[in-house]
Amino acid sequence: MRVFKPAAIPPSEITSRERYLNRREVIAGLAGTGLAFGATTALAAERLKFTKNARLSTSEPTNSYEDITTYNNFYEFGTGKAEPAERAARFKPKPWSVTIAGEAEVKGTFTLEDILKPHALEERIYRLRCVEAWSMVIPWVGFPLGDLIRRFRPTSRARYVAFKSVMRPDEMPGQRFPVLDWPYVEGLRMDEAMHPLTILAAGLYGEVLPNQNGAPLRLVVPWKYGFKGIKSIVEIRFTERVPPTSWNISAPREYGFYANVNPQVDHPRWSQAQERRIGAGIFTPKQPTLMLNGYADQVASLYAGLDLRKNY
Ligand SMILES: Nc1nc2c(c(=O)[nH]1)N[C@H]1C(S)=C(S)[C@@H](COP(=O)(O)O)O[C@H]1N2
Ligand SMILES: [Mo]
Repeated sequence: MRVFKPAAIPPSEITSRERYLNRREVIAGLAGTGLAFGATTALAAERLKFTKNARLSTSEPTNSYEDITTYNNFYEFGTGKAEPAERAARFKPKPWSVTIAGEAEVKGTFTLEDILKPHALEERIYRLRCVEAWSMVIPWVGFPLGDLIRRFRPTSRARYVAFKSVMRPDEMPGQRFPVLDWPYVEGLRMDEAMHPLTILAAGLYGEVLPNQNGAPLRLVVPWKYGFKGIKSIVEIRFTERVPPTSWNISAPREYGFYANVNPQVDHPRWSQAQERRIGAGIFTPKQPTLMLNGYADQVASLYAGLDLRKNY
């Protein structure tokens, strides 16, 4: 059983990752080439340069590297929580390019390097609350999406930002099945996209994103349910109209465009009042879910006058 030690472990990402890798190497030695390959690629992960943003980080203990990288939703690799880690090794996040399109003065297709170059990376430790009522604390490495948006000068008609994930059924076995309407798409209102808490992440625990966490570039919006955090982004489009979003297309009664974390508005099939912190151990009680995932002071004003029961 995994034991969560809130006070005992200082938030030392390197220690956590080394402990995980040592265990992986032992497992690999026992199990043979398949896992040995996994351990080798993990060891080869590239370290990023970044500063720590303590002001915008939670002081809660971070989840382990193992929890964050082996318990995932990434339906392109299967619907099981272990499947992304097991099946994403063959995915190629390099080379990568991102197309900027729609209502903007600057548009085109840019290499990942060109997208990242002007931005200083920061580590931000954010809570991630999944719509399925579990949560984690993740040390992302990224930069404000708003800084990227400004570079491309959206026109006055741009009211929303639409995101698209990569479509690669050869590398993503889940895309061979119509579980969702592929490719995965998401969207934000322009003011949500420009909010300083909204980031594009290129890494976690100080290293480039593992494939299963959305390599090489993914969205993180900490006050919204996890499914808004679209992974492996290939297109960012500025639009006049509300863009379609994958989970809303799939089950509109259950998943709205906003998807703000709200303990007072239940999912039609379960309560959103509490959450299970991954890694906390089976004897740890569920914890209350916080309004806007604990970021209400910073973002509640974005929704003044909006009926959050209708706009779920
Ligand atoms: N393209 C794509 N992005 C996705 C998903 C997905 O299935 N496909 N799952 C979402 C869901 S439901 C969650 S909770 C988060 C999980 O992010 P993590 O694996 O980094 O914890 O990714 C989101 N982004
Ligand atoms: Mo999720």
